[in-house]
Amino acid sequence: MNIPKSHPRYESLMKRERVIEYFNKGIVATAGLIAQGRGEAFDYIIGEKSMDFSLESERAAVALMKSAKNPIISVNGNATALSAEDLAELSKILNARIEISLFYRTDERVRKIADEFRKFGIEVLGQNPDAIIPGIEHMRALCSREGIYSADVVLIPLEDGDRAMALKNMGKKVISVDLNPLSRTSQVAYISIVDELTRAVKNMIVFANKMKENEIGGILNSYDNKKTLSDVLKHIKNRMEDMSK
Ligand code: PTJ
Repeated sequence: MNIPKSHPRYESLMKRERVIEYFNKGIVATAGLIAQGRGEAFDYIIGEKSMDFSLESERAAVALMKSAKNPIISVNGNATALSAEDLAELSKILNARIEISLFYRTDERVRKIADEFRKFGIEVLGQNPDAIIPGIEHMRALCSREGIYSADVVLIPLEDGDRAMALKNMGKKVISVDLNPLSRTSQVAYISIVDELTRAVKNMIVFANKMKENEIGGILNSYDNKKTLSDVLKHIKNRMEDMSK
């Protein structure tokens, strides 16, 4: 579909088209289309831009990943469709490997997603899982021993709440990217990034390139995730109040 650049919601519509294109390629799951719609609705309510609370959590997430021993970036169909190239760049800057983790796992989708990241010079983990995340019964329990299983920090864009909780129960520090501040994933994460994924990853690349080693401790000490989640809800409430005047 041809969307004119002058359309006030051009960026959002282009992302929607991209998710549809990757659905047609067999990378995004059918439920991924629904997930995209849910994300769009929250983004509309938040204001379709990275807010201060988003930037603060993205900065803290970069600091946490830089300080980690084995940071891993988990990817599913939607994350691949929307941000494969930028996630590949972030992975290289942060020295964090990328692992495929799918809710609706099929060998074909795994192969297609791995091919997509190979275009950007990344050989992803999770193609031949050799470990299980305890406490999950669906396909997302499958993981790689050298990746998610042994990771100390895991970045999980567009994750389901069960696995976020299971990773937390394994003692991992979980960083979520989810536009819904009320989702179980956002609520259980160590750092909850409430921002649209493509914007979040681009911001994280900027922070990762700029951040100096001696800044990491201070950033982590001053970050308060409870405050982030509270700031998101206050922002939504204030925005609704302003718009209803
Ligand atoms: O590729 P698979 O098989 O692993 O399946 C992936 C989906 C996304 C289908 C699966 O993980 C799923 O069902 O996720 P949920 O439970 O729908 O959660 C997705 C969350 O991501 C929702 O809270 C959305 O609001 C949020 N979301 C959707 N698009 C974006 C987003 N958050 C940030 N950026 C987005 N672009």
